[in-house]
Amino acid sequence: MAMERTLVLIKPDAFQRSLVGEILARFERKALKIVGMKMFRMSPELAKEHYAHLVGKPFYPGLEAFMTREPILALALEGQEAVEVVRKIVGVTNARKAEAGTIRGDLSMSTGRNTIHASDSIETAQKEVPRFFGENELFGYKIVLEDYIYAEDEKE
Ligand code: IDP
Ligand code: MG
Repeated sequence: MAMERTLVLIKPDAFQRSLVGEILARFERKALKIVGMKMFRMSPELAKEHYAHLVGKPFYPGLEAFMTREPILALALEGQEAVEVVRKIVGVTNARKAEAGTIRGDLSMSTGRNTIHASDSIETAQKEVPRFFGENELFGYKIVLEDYIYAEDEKE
């Protein structure tokens, strides 16, 4: 168990469908700590870096156009085992196959319009958080209810 940070991107389809608050609320209710939050438009260069594993795929031009055309919201979330926890809350890539109760499973019918991105491993998260947030855009502050979120043996 370790304190981790992970990257979430709330995609343009969530903005169009007024789901930004709903998605944020799910992470807040889980007691993940928001340590970074930023609305911006992704550049095509940043999209190519972020989706480097997909640049050769036939759907990539559509993915890049979709992700760069309109603003998105980036979140850096912190918690014990946050990377795995957030992927579980998000659900699998194809939202039609995603479990009910997950963000994609509850809120989307699509793979290409699946409302959200989340880092897929600790190694990925360690690259993705600094890809989207400068040091001065990440905030280490104390949650006063921490004793009610984690037991003593879960804090570090
Ligand atoms: P992930 O978002 O669940 O980590 P990745 O395989 O990393 O899934 O793909 C990144 C994003 O690219 C997906 O969230 C989805 O929006 C899009 N994508 C992935 N595979 C397809 C596909 O087969 N068709 C259309 N879009 C896809
Ligand atoms: Mg991915």
